[in-house]
Amino acid sequence: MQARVVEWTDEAFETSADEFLALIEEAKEILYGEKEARAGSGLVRISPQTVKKIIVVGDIHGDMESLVHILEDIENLNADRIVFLGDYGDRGSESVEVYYVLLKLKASERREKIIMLRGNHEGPPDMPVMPHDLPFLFTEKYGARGKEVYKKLKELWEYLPYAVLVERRYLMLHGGLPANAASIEDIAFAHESHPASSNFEEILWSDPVEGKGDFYSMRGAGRMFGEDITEKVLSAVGVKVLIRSHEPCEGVEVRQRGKVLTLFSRKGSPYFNTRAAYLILDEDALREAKDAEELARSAARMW
Ligand SMILES: [Mn+2]
Repeated sequence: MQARVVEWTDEAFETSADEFLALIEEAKEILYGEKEARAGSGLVRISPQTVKKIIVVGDIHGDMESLVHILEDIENLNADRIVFLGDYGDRGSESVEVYYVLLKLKASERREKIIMLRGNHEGPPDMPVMPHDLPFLFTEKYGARGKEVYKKLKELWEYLPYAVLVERRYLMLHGGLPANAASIEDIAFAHESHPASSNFEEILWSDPVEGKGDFYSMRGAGRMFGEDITEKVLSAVGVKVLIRSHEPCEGVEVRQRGKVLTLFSRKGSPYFNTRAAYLILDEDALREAKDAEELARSAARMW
């Protein structure tokens, strides 16, 4: 794959609007098929007995250098799944190019291994992010046709899953746990209950807070969820740790006494983190659930 990452990276800067549109269409067809196979669910289930290695990548936010670093780093690891936790565009100047490489990956022969989750920057039209640079970056690159490419990409977001359950081990999603989720189905079909229920919004937008309860978030969307909420929801879905992204940190951050791991996989402006990280869940980490402390120590690869 390494040679292809280099090839895709070069292509990413030169590709035409028509080629980009064709790539989005191709990836959308694949994602549509996968969603149908999940009976419309936004949850990807992984049985830990069927895999030996899962790579987890946090926010990329337009940082092509970090994306290429990760893809080259994991080239020879032969991972069974690569889970991206969302937030691909915005913030970084190479957001358009990051999308190109990720969609190439999703359209490649390794497509079954690639899981791209929805972040709040890939949310539904009624949950906009501010600032949202992506449409302007497309216009900058493709002029008037940039709008068309961006519109097509927005359509693709609707087909992305937004949670991964590694059964009896880990739950992965972009933001946080919905405070009122009582079962895995509340998470799997959160998009269908939106906006009557706030589950979907909380999955994409929420952040953990130390202590108990759930509170209003300064983000203006999602909520702050405490350790008691985490305990309740993780126990309802039968896993030990929540692996999520959404907040800048020095690569990894352990929250709520090891129940939550925050992962951040990009560097550079407008954030101030000096390190970024991705996770390698190997056979050991898949055989039995580790807590976030142990994952941060043994599974994180920093740069
Ligand atoms: Mn986010």
